[in-house]
Amino acid sequence: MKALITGITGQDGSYLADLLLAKGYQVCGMVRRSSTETFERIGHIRDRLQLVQADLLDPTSLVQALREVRPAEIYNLAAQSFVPTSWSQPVLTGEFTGLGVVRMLEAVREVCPEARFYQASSSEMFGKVREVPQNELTAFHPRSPYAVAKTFGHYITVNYRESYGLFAVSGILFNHESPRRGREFVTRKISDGVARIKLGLARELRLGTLDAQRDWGYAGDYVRAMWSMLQQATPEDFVIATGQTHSVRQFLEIAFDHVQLHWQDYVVQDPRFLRPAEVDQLVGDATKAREKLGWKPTVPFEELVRMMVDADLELLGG
Ligand code: NAP
Ligand code: G4F
Repeated sequence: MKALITGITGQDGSYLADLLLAKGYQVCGMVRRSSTETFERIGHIRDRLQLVQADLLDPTSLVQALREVRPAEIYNLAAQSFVPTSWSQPVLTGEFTGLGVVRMLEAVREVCPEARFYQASSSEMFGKVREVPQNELTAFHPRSPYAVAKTFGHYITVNYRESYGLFAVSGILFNHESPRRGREFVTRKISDGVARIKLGLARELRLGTLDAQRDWGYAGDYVRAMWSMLQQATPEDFVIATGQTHSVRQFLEIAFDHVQLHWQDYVVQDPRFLRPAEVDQLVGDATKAREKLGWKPTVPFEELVRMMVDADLELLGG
């Protein structure tokens, strides 16, 4: 089996590559040109991967990448994935995160319509939530340009499945984290900040709202669900979540407690990190995934927080 992963240099791409290699796949990663390599997360498997250069903005490059690789499975993980940047760069976010999906689907239709296609959709699409918890039938109310772009990506995937009979599925994944998470996301910002404070490398941690609640799981578990979705007899969309929600404040408490410090002594609330429109609370209902994919998360919230803090302490030499 041969798989193509777009976004292989990102958090999820690297865990998915680990998983597919362990399953005996030939794994190919799509990477974009950069003046300095961004292969930090795939350094440990670099020699086992085939890499092709292409960009979601350039349809010809996508067609060429598919012609070169001829994958049986395509995991479309590439995106501008940071919500705040979507307000400062809304057009670029729409291009990458929204239109990038239809560019990929058009390339699939042209080159390998028999391939199975996974689209990385997001719980951010639920935004100002219509019901609690959110499942596959919950209406969307996106609250950022990122979420609007993801909603387009979701529906265009459904549409290409219905219009052209592609095996195209959308995974609606709730937040998932790990030691490989980008440092700008709140969980990694906290684990990195706690480690720096503990080691005397920083004195404070500046954050936005502490009240927002997210359904946080472990990225290693979530890539298993992506793979399972492409092994089904029929293409269907799935919500992937733990079913539990916690606030940023709770994440802080556990992270600081783990190194015997009080978060109140170090955290400064900074209006620069507040968003024009916030998603207050997300919590997913992954019953369908449990029943049809046999999927369930394995890493509880407290363990995830401690895993991230420990990894950052180690990384910083603590
Ligand atoms: P990430 O760490 O930010 O990785 C994003 C990846 O996309 C990187 O490999 C990046 O490459 C690549 N990329 C960005 N723009 C590109 C372009 N124009 N052409 C080609 N590649 C491009 O994101 P992640 O956390 O792994 O998430 C993976 C996907 O799942 C994203 O689509 C995200 O929106 C979605 N998602 C994530 C979560 C979550 O909680 N993590 C939840 C729901 C959905 P560079 O290394 O070159 O920048
Ligand atoms: O970690 P975050 O930036 O993640 P967010 O916005 O929930 O988006 C992530 O999960 C989505 C799935 O639901 C993905 F689709 C998306 O690509 C991304 O991976 O923020 C989480 C919460 C927000 O409510 C934010 O306002 O934390 C709050 N927060 C408080 N202070 C902060 C900060 N977020 C960041 N990034 N930085 C802060 O200083």
